[in-house]
Amino acid sequence: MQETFTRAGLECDRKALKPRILHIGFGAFARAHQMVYLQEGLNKTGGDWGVIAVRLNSGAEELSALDEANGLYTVAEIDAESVTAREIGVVIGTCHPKRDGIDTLLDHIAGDAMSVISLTITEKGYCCKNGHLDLQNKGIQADLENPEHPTTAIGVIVAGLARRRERGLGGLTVLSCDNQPDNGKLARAAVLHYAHERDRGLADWIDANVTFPSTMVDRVVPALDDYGRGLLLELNDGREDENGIVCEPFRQWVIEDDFAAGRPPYAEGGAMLTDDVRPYEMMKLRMLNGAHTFLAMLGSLSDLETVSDCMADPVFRKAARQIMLSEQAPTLPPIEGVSLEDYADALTHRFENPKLKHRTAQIAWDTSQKLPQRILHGVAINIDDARPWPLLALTVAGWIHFIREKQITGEKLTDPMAETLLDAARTLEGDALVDHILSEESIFDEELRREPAFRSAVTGAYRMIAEKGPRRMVEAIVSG
Ligand code: CS2
Repeated sequence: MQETFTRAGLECDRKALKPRILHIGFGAFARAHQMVYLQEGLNKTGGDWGVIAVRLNSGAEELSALDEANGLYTVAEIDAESVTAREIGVVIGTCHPKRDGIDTLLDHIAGDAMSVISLTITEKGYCCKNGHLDLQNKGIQADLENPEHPTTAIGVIVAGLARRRERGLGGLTVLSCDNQPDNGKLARAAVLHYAHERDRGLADWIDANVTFPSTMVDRVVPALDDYGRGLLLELNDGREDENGIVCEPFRQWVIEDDFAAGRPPYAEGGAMLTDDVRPYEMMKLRMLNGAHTFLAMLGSLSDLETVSDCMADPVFRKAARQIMLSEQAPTLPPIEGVSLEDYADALTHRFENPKLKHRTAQIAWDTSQKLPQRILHGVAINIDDARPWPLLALTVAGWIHFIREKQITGEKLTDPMAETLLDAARTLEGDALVDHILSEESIFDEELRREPAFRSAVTGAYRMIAEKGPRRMVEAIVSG
């Protein structure tokens, strides 16, 4: 066992909890992030903020296991020096539309006490393209045809809100917790546009009664592996904990203070409330997630399995810091009291965590949805400021190699655009493939698509990876 071990038990009255928060996307991240803040807040101040845990696609079995465990599970926070086992008991019920029926879910949203719908539905869950609801999205089209039986999160939220309005209930807060810039605004745009397609009066009601604060969320929570499962078994004296999860000790949550129907004790649990989340979001998306996506692409191509493996390689470690400090930090607005050097040091330490097996292949999921906010926004600013950005170019080029490799090996490419991307890699190669992919409108905005400096840098980087190999390219850049 580790050097220091702490056990943090429940210190709140669970019987007081009511269904006030409905969390859609109750996966590993939600369990280890939003629920921990809430538990900590309740431990400090008490209150009635209970959670209904919802999943819309996979995961019905985990929810049933959580019911069997009476809503209790353990979060193990671990690094080289310590392990803390935190008991979480905020969940008072679970719901999966395929298990319980869609009406049950909508009734939860239209419950008297319901005050917050929080979301961890990943980038693609917003069904948006270039910041707007994508009316070509198959899920959205199906939901608009059959609005009482929605399958997308956006369709579910609007159907639930419609039910609240019919019942004469008040509005609530939709709290987006996904890694996107202005995630609240994006959620709002998607919900209002969809509602407008259904019924103008409903859209107006939502506009007047529902708030959509933006948030910046941060905690590294890798998919559970055998080591983690073993650790949880040990912490739970041999008892299975299907919803238990292992993560890093660090956590951060910055929330725009705009709640429509009361605020859960998130601040008491350690979250920071602010008027403007944007600078924090940009810092985290570009420096942390941008470096992650770089490591996911170039690390995977170089057979480095985890983020900590990358950090143990001096070339990749230097590259991660270079991308943070030389290619991303200069593109960010200053935040009072925050030093980007210190932030990069802290990220380096977190990435080195030897106890977490955060797989580069996992971070590589859905890269088409991640590139704009993590990589391309920084690229555009660097081009404007005439600042070099070789590692960002390498990331985009590495991604195209990554797609090509999947096409050749036949391994799965986990990405909502997989079909389109693999088709391109099947029929094109070299510069033609790069050119085709860089023309993809939903990823690269018009300005970048028309920018010759962008195309030539990515094409050059793509050729060099093919010629020298990915690791030697990274090495050439960091030692150059
Ligand atoms: C990662 C994030 O999988 C990914 O794309 O970059 O999940 C990352 O670990 C979190 O955003 C950290 O807060």
